[in-house]
Amino acid sequence: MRKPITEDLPLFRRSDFPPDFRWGCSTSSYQIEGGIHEDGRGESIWDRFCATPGHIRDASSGAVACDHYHRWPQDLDLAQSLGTNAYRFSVAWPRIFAQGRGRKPNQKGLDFYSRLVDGMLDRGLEPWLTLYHWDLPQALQDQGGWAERSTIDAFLDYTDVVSRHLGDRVKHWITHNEPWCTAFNGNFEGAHAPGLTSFKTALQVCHNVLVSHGLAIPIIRRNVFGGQVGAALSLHPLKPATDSAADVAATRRHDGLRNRWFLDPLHGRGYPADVWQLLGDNAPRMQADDLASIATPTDFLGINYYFPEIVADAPGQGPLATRVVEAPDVERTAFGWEVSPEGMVTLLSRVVKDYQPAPIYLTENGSTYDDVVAADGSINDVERRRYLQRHLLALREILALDLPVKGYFAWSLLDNFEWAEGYIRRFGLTHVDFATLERRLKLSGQWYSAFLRGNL
Ligand code: IFM
Repeated sequence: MRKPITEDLPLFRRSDFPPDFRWGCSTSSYQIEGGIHEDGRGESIWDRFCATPGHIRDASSGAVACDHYHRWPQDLDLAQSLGTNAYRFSVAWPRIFAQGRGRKPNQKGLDFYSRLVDGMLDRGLEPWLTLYHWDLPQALQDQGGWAERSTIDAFLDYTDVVSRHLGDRVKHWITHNEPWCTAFNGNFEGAHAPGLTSFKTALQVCHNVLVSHGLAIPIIRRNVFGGQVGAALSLHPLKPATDSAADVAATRRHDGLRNRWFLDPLHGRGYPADVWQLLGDNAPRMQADDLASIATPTDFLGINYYFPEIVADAPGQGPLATRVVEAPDVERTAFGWEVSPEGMVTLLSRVVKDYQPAPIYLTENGSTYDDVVAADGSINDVERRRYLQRHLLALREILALDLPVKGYFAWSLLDNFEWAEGYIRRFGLTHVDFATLERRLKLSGQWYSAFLRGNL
C-alpha cells in the first residue's frame, strides 16, 4: 500500500538540528567513477564479476558508471550547491596498488584523490573517506581474497599509503563499508563479487575484514593529526513474525549474525556465543590478539540504515534455520525494502542502549524508485522526497531522545551502478542519464537543498 505525498508532515528545519551537525551525501568509487583503465588502475573484483554473464541484471558494469573520474568537479559543484557540508566517498584500492600490494603505489591514483580532496575543501565540503567499499584488487582475490590473512597485511599497507598521502586534509576515515555485505553478499550468497557461495569462507572473510579494521586504526591515527576513525555497518531493526517462542528465538539468532556479529566484537565483547556455538566447523579461525584488535576503540560508529526485517523460524533453512518474511501491507521502495523511519529510531535507540557507542553518524540512508523523466526534463520523485523527509523527521526524534547522532549522509548524490542490479535501481538525489551522462537534480534533491539552505 503506497501513500501519496501529502503535506501532512510537520514542518521542520535545518535549524532544529545542532549547528555543527554534518549533512552530506555518500558515494563510492566503483559505483560512480568509471575510468577503469585509466592512469594505471588495476582490475578489481567487480570488473571481473561484471564480465560474467548473468551476474548483473542489465549486463552492465562500472566501466563508465557516472564518469565521475572525469566529471568530479561538476559533481562536487553539485554537492556544494545542495548546501551539504560534508561529502563521503571511497578510494578505489586498485588505483593505488594495481596488484593490491607492492613497493611503490601508483602516483597517478594518489594524485586523483588528492585533487578530489582539494576540490572538496575548496567547496567547503568536509571529506569523509572510506578505504574499502568493496572494490578489492582482483590480484588479491586470485590469492584467496579476504579469506586469506595476507590480505589484511595488504590492506594495512594500502591504509598507510593513503592516510600518509591524504591525512593532512582528510580527518574522517571509514575503514570498511558494510562488512556484512563484503562477507555474506560476496562470499555466501554469491550475489556480489567475488561471487562465492561458502558460508565458511564468508565467516572467515568477515573475521579478517574486522581484524583489518582494528589494525588500521592506529595506522590512521599515526598518520593523521586529529584523525577520527570508524567503520560503517549496515544494521537492521528486527521483529519476530509472530509471538511464538520459535520465531522469537529465530529473531535472536538472525540478530546474532546480522547485527551483534559486528557490534559485539567492535565493542569488546567478542563474537556472540549463542551464534558461535551454532557455527560448528564454519567458525572462523582466529589468532590470539584478533579480538583485542577488532575492539580497538573508534572515534565514531557509522550506521547505514535502510530497512527493518521480520524473521521467522525456518527449520532446516539457511545456516541458522531462519527466514526473512515479507510484512503484508507495508510501504516499500522499488527494491521491495520496507519504508520504516520508525525502524531507524528503534535501531539507534537499541544500539545506544546496548552498546553506548562512540558518536554515531548515519553514513547512508536512501531509497530507490522507478523515476520518470517528464517531457520538460524534470524528475518528480515525490516518493523519494517523502522518504527523505520522513527519515529526517525520525532523525529529529532521535536527537530529541538525546541519542548521540552527529551527522546524516544521504545515499546517494547521483544515480549510480547499483551492484548486481546494474543501472536499474536509481538511488540518486540527482538523475543521471546513462546515455549522455547528463546530471539533473530531482525533486528530492531540490528539497534536500531547500532544507539545507533554510529555504523551506
Ligand atoms: O548502493 C549501496 C551502497 O553501495 C552500500 N549500501 C547500500 C546502497 C544501496 O543498496
